[in-house]
Amino acid sequence: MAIRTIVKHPDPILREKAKPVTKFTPNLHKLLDDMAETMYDADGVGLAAPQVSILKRVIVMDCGEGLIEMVNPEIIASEGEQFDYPEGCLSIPGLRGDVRRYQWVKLRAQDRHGQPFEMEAEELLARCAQHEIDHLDGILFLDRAERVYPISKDEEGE
Ligand code: GNR
Ligand code: NI
Repeated sequence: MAIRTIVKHPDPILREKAKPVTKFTPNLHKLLDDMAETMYDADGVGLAAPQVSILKRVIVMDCGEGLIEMVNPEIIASEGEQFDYPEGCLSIPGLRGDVRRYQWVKLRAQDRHGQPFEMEAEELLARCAQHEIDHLDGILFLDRAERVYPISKDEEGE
């Protein structure tokens, strides 16, 4: 496994639309392994492939309940509203934003072998999934935030 470089805003790659994965090869498995290692190394709760310069529809997340890998993820149902949560992004260091997100989402994706599965998510995991899927479409929290502000002194170095 290897830690990959996380690209930073305003790198134009973050604005491109990622392509669906069609081949479930060792190359994809290596990407997923590297993305997990990169996410944990950076203390993030999620990471999308475009953040490591790969324009494929691949995300990883861990909001405290273990690693979740999703290939070609889609939101197939959503409910409720959640807002004013300080959202951050590993590609936008130093800034936070208040973003309105769905409180609950149902996701459909494929695993690393191409096997389809569905999953429900709420709270932080729902927020994270929406944030990561946005990355696959070239959307950043800056585009959706009602308010963007610098990270507070207390949080720095945490
Ligand atoms: O680490 C991250 N924390 C986070 C907090 C609130 C909402 C979304 C996130 S995702 C972010 C990691 C990241 O940039 N993923 O793309
Ligand atoms: Ni992000």
